[in-house]
Amino acid sequence: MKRVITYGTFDLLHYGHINLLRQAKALGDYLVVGVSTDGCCESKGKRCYFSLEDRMTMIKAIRYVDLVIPEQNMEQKIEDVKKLKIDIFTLGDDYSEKFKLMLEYKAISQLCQIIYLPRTPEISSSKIKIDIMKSSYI
Ligand code: C2G
Repeated sequence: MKRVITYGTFDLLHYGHINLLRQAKALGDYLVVGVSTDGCCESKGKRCYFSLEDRMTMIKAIRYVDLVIPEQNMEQKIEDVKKLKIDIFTLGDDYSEKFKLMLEYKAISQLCQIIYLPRTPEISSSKIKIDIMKSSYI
């Protein structure tokens, strides 16, 4: 059984996230998703609209996802990959250069395969926030 892991904030869940999770699951048989805690989001310069609990509940409800864990900090990935016996570590291709600069990259690349998946280009949580703010959807 091939075990895959991915991470994200997944705030204001949208079809770009779903596309990513569908592709991640298709890489193997069992998909683990790490959802960033508020502290972890802060370290990435992000502030969430939905609580960690609500974001984890939404991710759990997606049929491609087998296990949801909290991502407490950016460094826990190495331990997760070892503990959960991960074969494939994946992120959207916006991380293809950024991830190589992260401290955990080397250890992870020695433990499992790293695959970057194509990001859905036209949608993002920031775009949703800006579009709603500028318009009369309310
Ligand atoms: N994503 C995507 N298409 C979009 C938006 C996001 O494919 N239009 C992908 C991102 O590339 C990422 C995942 O969905 O792999 C989650 O995106 P974010 O919630 O923005 O995650 P981020 O805060 O970048 O956290 O340690 C890694 C980080 O926790 C990733």
